[in-house]
Amino acid sequence: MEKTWRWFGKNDTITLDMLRQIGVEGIVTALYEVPPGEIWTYDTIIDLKNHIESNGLNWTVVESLPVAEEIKYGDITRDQLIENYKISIENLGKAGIKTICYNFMPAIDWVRTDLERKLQDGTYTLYFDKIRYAYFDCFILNRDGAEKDYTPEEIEKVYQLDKVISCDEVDSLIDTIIVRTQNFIHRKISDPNTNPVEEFRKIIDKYKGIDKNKLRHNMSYFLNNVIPIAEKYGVKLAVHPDDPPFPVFGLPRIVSNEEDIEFILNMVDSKNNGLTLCTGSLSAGEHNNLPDLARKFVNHVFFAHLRSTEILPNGDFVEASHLGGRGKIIEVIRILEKHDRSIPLRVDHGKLMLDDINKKHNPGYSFYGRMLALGQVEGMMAVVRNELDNKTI
Ligand code: DNO
Repeated sequence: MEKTWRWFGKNDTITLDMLRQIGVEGIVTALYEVPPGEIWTYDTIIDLKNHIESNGLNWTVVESLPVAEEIKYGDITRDQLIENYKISIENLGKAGIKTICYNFMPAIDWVRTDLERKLQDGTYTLYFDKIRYAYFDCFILNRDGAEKDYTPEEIEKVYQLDKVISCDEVDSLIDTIIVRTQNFIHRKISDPNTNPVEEFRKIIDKYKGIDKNKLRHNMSYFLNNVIPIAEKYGVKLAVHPDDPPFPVFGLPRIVSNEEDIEFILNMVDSKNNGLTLCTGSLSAGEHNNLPDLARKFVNHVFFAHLRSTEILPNGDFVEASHLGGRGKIIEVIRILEKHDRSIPLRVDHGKLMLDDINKKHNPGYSFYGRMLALGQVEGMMAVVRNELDNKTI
């Protein structure tokens, strides 16, 4: 498998030179300056591709080519936006970038309540606290009927939290859930003059009446339109699972488990319709067993995100070491390597540590933590390759 790294473009303080030095082979990036829904022009793609190549690396994967919200909730403008998406696929294909990671999560991408949870060893990790998440939903977002989504015990804890939570903590929760986690990916709520909660409510409102079936229908409409172009230009579309893999804020999520993935692969039967196997996102759901999913969908895994999580008894989850947790990364590598040694993989989210602690990195994407994880993943790959090579002797 090809070792890739998520790089945030020419302004990323982690330079391509640093990445070459630590053994990265391919780059995962996007045209971050182009708003969702707009066309990625051939010239802009080539410009970035040449820049990456002149630094001795390849642009292997696009993550993400964002699917506009209007396509997800099925607005009347969706046909035009889908046309734009098709042109972007064509331009990427012509430029030789053949793997596109995208997601179909309505309104909000990944959800965490704490981006700097201190661990005993002095490093920091990402964390999802069920009660703080529920507090945001019931007390900050004030979503109609939100309380119905939680158990009476959870609601009781939410009310307890309300008595003690400080204004700073509330601000930080808002910033974490809907600003910092989202903006570096899609720049959804990036205008500092707006009230982020109001903006987020407006996006959620667009999904009134969109249940799981309707969202699936809209995804099928999208895929049936774009996959033929992907086929024509030899581009593989790899849907990223929901993070976390369950409904949030009353919004449906449709890429959360085995049945969902199978359903999507059946929406369009094509060698170009596939999956980003994100062991981190999927492992945050009790219902998912990563080696089983890898085995079942191996022919459609076009890209792997390697990280792991641990689910706690109270429903919280935390990012685990890449060597442990529910992600079962070594077993997943074993399955993927047995099948095909050429797909790209990247380590996902690393701990915040060492010299990075006071630097401004995108949450989850600091340097040393990911470098450590990459070393661990390389070790696992070496073990697996050794096993496979010995078997063939
Ligand atoms: C978070 C990421 C996701 C992912 C997108 C792909 O760290 O894994 O935001 O990039 O969902 O479309």
